[in-house]
Amino acid sequence: MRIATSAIMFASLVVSAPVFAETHEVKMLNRNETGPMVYEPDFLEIAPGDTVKFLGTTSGHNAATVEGMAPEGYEGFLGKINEEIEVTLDRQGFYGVKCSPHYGMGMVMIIRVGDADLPASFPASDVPERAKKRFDEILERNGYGK
Ligand SMILES: [Cu+2]
Repeated sequence: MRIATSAIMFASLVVSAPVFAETHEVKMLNRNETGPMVYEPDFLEIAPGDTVKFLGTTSGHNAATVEGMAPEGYEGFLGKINEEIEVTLDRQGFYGVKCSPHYGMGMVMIIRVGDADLPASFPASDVPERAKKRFDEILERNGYGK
């Protein structure tokens, strides 16, 4: 009887897996070995319910969703300059993230949540040239090249 009770308790722990949701940290940097104006890492694969925290490792940056590059119905996020925001992402899909002042310089990153396929409209057609180039490069490097 005691064994049966433990088995049930163990099963309920497994079902409540979101308790183990993780927080992933992303540095916002003026430069790293790959070039200027970068998120590090610039690609994350996380589970639904995980949190991403953007660290103001060097000043002058923020993190915001790119319009048209988030799952349908997701309202997006917009951090202020130097603000260390934490965003919890529940919806499966691909999220494009940009630094507002350095978007034109290609300061972007991608977050894949859950077991999502790359949307055909990714990256969006209206992103600045250098941002598009970096989005393409990130996708290519992580096995999502077209
Ligand atoms: Cu920036």
